[in-house]
Amino acid sequence: MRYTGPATCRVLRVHLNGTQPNTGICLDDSQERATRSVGPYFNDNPCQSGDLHIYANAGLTTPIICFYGSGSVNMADWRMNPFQDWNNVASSWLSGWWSGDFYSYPNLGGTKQHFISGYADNFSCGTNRVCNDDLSSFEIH
Ligand SMILES: [Ca+2]
Ligand SMILES: [Ca+2]
Repeated sequence: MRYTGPATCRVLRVHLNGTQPNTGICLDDSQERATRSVGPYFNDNPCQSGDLHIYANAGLTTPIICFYGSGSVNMADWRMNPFQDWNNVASSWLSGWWSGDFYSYPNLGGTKQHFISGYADNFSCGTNRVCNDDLSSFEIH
């Protein structure tokens, strides 16, 4: 489901609804979460701390799109502004509570990189790793 909210959204939160369409809201006007002392789930943005966070820049820096629930996503279905969707722009990630697989092609194709909960990293090329600015889809399961 394509996001049809504000034209620019630096922090977008998406609920994966299994086999139903995914739904997103823009959190740009939300307050930072007060709970900032949860170890690896620490973050500095209005997403829930346990969400899967995908960042457009390395080192866990904004813009951010975050996800919760279970199901799959094509990054091109979500956009941060009228000119830029999320396909092939992800540079870092934080898994929060979630685990699943990142993919370099849409529809869960191409190179597959497994991720587990409680980790964060930059995307970079390698065996079973999705390159920087190449994430096109993923699945939480
Ligand atoms: Ca990037
Ligand atoms: Ca790609």
